[in-house]
Amino acid sequence: MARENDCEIIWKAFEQAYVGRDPCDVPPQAYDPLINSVKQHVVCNTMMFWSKTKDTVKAFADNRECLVILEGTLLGFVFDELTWCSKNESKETFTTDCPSWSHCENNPVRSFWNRASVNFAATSCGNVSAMLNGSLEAPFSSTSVFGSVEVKNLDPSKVNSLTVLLVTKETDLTTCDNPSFHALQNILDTKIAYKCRKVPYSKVEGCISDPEIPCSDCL
Ligand code: AVW
Repeated sequence: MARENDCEIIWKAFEQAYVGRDPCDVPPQAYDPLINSVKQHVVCNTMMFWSKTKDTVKAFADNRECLVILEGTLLGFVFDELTWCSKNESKETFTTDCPSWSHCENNPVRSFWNRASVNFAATSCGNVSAMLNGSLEAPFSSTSVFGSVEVKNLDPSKVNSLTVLLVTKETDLTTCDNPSFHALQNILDTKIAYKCRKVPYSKVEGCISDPEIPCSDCL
């Protein structure tokens, strides 16, 4: 039986995106061959996006099949927390002294996450959710990857609804009426239903410490 994903092919596709290129001149499209080299089985109704809640979401999605985050897919898992770049006419990969996220737009790491996020959003289906941070004055940011890339790439012919799960601590004042969510609804395709719900942080914490608790009892 042919192997579903071939690591040699995936690795070559990864390297061709940035090796030998100026580290500020790697656009998201450079990763097209990498994205196309991976076959990922998608399960509708499980995709979860996030913004400013990375540690919580990662701990929560760990060991829970009912939830799939980008960092739990093959490419997201492999490249999570990594830094890489090359140089013009170099054959090497460096893991230090690479451009930071905002130093220049088309850096290898930022372009990878933008491209992978387009793909994750575009392949999503059914009812999807986004875990946002209720401890912030404005939990939704239109310049975040979630706000600038993922929301815009949800396919209205496949995605029925987007539910914001606002993770809130007892002393937090932010609610689903927060003005930043108007911006989110303005970007979201009108064919996709928008919902928002507060989720107590204590509940999420309890579910993180016990992966046996079913998703339906956590969110
Ligand atoms: P985030 P996103 N400067 O918590 O919505 C430095 O804001 O963007 O969530 N690093 C940055 C910056 C920045 N301006 N923006 C993003 N990052 C890096 C993929 C940084 O490593 C998943 F599917 C930070 O920890 C989520 O739904 C991380 O990106 C969505 O994108 C998250 O920033 C989360 O991206």
